[in-house]
Order: sequence, then structure tokens, then C-alpha cells
Amino acid sequence: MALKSERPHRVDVAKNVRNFCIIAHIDHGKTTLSDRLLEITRTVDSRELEEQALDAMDLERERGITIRMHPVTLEYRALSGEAYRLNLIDTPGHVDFSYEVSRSLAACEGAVLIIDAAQGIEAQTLANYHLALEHELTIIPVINKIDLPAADPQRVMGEIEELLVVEKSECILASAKNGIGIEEILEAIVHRIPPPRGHRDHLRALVFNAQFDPYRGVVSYVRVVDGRLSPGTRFMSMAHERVFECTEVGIFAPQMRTTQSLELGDVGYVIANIKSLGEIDVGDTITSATDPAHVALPGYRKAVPMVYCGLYPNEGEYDGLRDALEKLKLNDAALVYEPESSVALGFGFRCGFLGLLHMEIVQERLERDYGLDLIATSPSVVFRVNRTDGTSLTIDNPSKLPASSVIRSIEEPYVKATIISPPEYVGAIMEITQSRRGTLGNMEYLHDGRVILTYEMPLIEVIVDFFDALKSRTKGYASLDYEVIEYREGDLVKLEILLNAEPVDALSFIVARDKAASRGRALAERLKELIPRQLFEVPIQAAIGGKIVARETVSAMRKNVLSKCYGGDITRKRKLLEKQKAGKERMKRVGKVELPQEAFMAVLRLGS
Ligand SMILES: Nc1nc2c(ncn2[C@@H]2O[C@H](COP(=O)(O)OP(=O)(O)OP(=O)(O)O)[C@@H](O)[C@H]2O)c(=O)[nH]1
Ligand SMILES: [Mg+2]
Repeated sequence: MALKSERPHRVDVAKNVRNFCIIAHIDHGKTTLSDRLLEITRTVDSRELEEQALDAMDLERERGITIRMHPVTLEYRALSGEAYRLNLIDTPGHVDFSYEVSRSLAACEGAVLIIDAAQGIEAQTLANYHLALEHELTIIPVINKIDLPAADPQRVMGEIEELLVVEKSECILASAKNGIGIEEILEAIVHRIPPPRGHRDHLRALVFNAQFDPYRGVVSYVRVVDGRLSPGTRFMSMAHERVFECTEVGIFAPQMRTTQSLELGDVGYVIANIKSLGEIDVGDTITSATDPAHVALPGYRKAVPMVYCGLYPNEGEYDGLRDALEKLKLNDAALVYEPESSVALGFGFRCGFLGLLHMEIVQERLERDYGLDLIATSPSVVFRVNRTDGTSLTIDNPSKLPASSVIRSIEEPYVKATIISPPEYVGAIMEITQSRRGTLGNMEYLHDGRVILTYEMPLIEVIVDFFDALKSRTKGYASLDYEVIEYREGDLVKLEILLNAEPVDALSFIVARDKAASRGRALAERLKELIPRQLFEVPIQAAIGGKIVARETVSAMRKNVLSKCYGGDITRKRKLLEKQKAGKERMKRVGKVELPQEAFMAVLRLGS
């Protein structure tokens, strides 16, 4: 065997363990299939099983989407009579969270790839499939939702054969909702996915995720690759060369459940009095402190935030926001933040996110879990500015753009976008991608007539309302996936918005020169609708390099809400006043003008 010549030790096999994750495009039924697997293996009593049981976060349940990866251990007695331990990881399907998917894949030997029988292969199906191939995983294709009237498994099998290196005969037909095909999936997991292999000595475990628990410190999610871990084991983080003593190990069932040890091939958690995530990293390798391994496991690239915005609290809540960000960061390594100040909004933080959904979710958690009231400024990407003196700088905030006289060039991130759509919408897609500086790379027709289009386009154009425009112009049929490929030079300018003749830094953004004027006009019009009438007239101007390109005016009005309540109904009066006050809370005073939150996001919705 090849492995033998490289390593002196005997290769061991954890014969009755299987590690796999469930991957798919968003909403194709990963978490619902996990429910069925929890149920059939009696990991959770079926009377207690809630729908989408693994989506434990309140935000996940409300939105019906998975945000985090969720590992769980199942005990399965196969038809052969043999008992297996299956470690499953449910993953998110949304493009913002593909980092969770790739981390999960690294802990597994196999992946169950779900494809919706009515929708077929979508953009994230392909993206996640390729991720699984990169990790050399065994793939089990499952065609789900065959109960739907619109299901067409034959067509989907055709697509699978066309686009993936998978035979029709490997596909399993299932309905996660109605419990069809579940046993077949379990048998395929046991028979097709290889058991974990490794060495019984020289502990090496991959930290594929970590959570911070205020009482117990860092809970590391690990996959044991070699050796074993048990309470009392003194282990070392290879990235930080710090030694800890393990106090508890266990599995997710789906709640944390203590076990005596984690053996070769196992997936579970480790607790060891680790006080902060700076002492151990996601992607780190844990090894024995007394008998360390020489080579760390491959680990991960760091998650790079793509989208930045400013978050500004109400007066007096700055410290509260800093504490809240600090706490959120403990469980969300992809979130970055640093203090910034804005002439218009005062003191706040510049925060970096994986994408717009991530941004929305973080803001919602800050407001809800920490009782903060925030204004988010319009999102930006990270630009590279090359100055005339030969130096360059990166900026994630348009207001930091140096004067145009010292700029030699500006570079911006480009993405490769993959769009899958029925053919009748190709015209519309070309229109919206062209208007967003996209260039068509490839166009391929599928068996069923659908088209796969690949584009290269600036990330900022994707963020600014592209997805919404795509969904509305294709009646929701097109799916989109994208990844950043490189920085390219662009002819870019800063568009500034002035209220009452004062530039508002939090409303400025960077845009392609040839579109700046029309964007400026559209934004001024939109702001006119959004800014409530004030006691005085508010001129809105859009300017490029000091030149005004658009002007609108919000006319003055004195609004006496109480004039509606004739008669002496004092409770009604109070209610109205309170309502008005609640409405005000989402306003931010900028100079003399009150601005609603929507004004800062207006740039995102210009197309629609
Ligand atoms: N008819 C039918 N609906 C299903 C089936 N499986 C899942 N669904 C529904 O599809 C929707 C999405 O299911 P989820 O399990 O949340 O999908 P997911 O892949 O986990 O979604 P993300 O985690 O957000 O990517 C839910 O409304 C489910 O009830 C099925 O077999 N048949
Ligand atoms: Mg899910």
C-alpha cells in the first residue's frame, strides 16, 4: 500500500464508523433529511422531534434556513445486522456560508448530495459538488422531494449524468418529508462510503469548528484522524504550540453528550479550559503533548470577509455594541470589526461579512440578542487604490478614498458567477448582467433545455441588488453562485450625497464612472421618497468629484399627528405619540436631518 511506504506505522481502520455531510443547493431538503435520519435511528424520540430539528438557532428556525453546520452522531444497525456509528454534518446551502461547507467536508469521507426532484441541479449544487470532489469524498446522490407533483426524477437523473461524474444507477430516490428512501440512503452510507483510516498512536485531530461557552470556555469540534483523546490527555494546539489538559470529550446527540473517549475516526467535541478562541483556531490540529505528531493536518484558509459596512449605535450605546460584537465574534470567526467614526453618524464600527445575508443576520442578532438599535451604512467591497507616488492602500469604506488627484488607479474584486436558468430568461439575464459590467464567459445548454451561464463581473455589482434583480426578472427560476477570482482595475469614482449641502460620508459609494450619473439620479430620487418631510426644506444632491449630477428636494411640512384625534381621547393620543416615537427610533439625526435606516440601504435597491 502506498501509505505504508510513507509512514512507519500500521494503518488502522475504524471499521464501523462512517463520517459524512449532507450538501445541496439551498432548500433542497438537507435538514429535513437529517430529521428523518435522527428519527429512524432513534437518536431523537419521534414524539419529541421538531421539524428541522438541527436548525437549533432561533434565527435559523424563523427563516427556515441553516446558517451553521450541525454535527450529530447516529447509531445505526444495518440490514446486515452490523452496528455502525454514523457521524453526520448538516450544512447550510446559502452561498454566504459555503465556508461552513468546506470545513465540514474536511471532517468526512463521504457526502450525501441532495438534489430537488422538481428543480434539478442548481448553482450551489454544482459548487458544493465540486468542493466535495476537491476533498476526494465519496458522493451519494439523492434525488429528494419525489412526492411533489412537479417532481421529475428521470429528468434530474439525466442532468446528473450530464453535469456530474455520477451514474444514474447511483442515484437514490427519496422524499425526506414522507420518509421514502431513507433506509436505502443509510445502507448506501454504510456500503459506499469508506471507513476512516489512520494510526492508533500519535494523536492528530482536526478542529473543524469551535464555539465559545461562557461557563466552559472553548468547545472545539474535532475529527480524530489518528490516535485517541480522553479526559486527562495533555494535548497541544499545533498552530499555537500551547498545551492543554482535556477535561471532557463527547459527541453531539444532537445535544452534547459526554463519552469516555474519542477514538480514531470519531467526530465529537473537546473541552479543556481554553479561555479564548485565540488559543486554538478553527483549522488547527490537536496533537499529543507527550508524543506529538510531526506534521499538522492541512487545515483551512481563513475566511475572508467580502462585504463591509459601518454599524452605528444610538448615543450612549457604543460600549454596548463593542461588547456585543466581541461576544458574537467568539462564535463567528468570519466576522471582523474595528472602530470607525463618521462625520454624519458619530462613533461606530466598520464590520466585515461573508455576504449580505451574513450581514443581515449579524445585524439582527445584535439588535435582538443585545437590545441595540443600529444604523447600518450601505455595504462596500474592499478596493485597492494605487497612488501616483507608487504606494497603494486598501479601503473598505468609500469615504476613505483619497482625492482623485493622487489616485493612479483603483482595483476592485471580480467574481466568477454561475447562473442556471430556464432558456426563456436568457435575454433578461444578459440584460441585467451587461448593465452590471458582466462579461459572458461560457454558455451551455442542458438536456432539459436549461442553460448554465458563467460570467465574470465586479463583486460590488453582485452585492448591489443583482440577486434581487435576477430573481425578479426570472420569476425566481434562476439560481446564482459566485466566487471571488481576482482584483482588476476599474474606471471607478466616488459618488457623494449631500443633504442640506453637507456631504454625508455614510451615504457615499464607489461606482463605475459611466454609471455614476444615472446611479446618482436614481439614488437622489429614491432618497426623496425615503426621507420624511421635516420642518424645513431638505435639498438632496448627488455629486461626482465636486460636480453636482442630480438634485431633488424634500419639501417642508409641519406634521401634527394629533390633529387627527379630535375629541379628548387621551389614550388614543398617547398611543399615537408612542407609535410616532417607535418610528423615530430607527431614525438617525444627520446634521439637522432625520434619516431612516432605509436611506442607507437605498443604494442596494436602485434596480428594483
Ligand atoms: N414536498 C417535500 N418537501 C420537502 C421535502 N424535503 C424537504 N422539503 C421542504 O423543503 C423546504 C426546505 O427544507 P430544508 O430541509 O430546510 O432544506 P435545507 O436544504 O436544509 O435548506 P438550507 O439549510 O437553508 O440550505 C422545507 O419547507 C421542507 O419542508 C420532501 O421530500 N418533499
Ligand atoms: Mg438546512
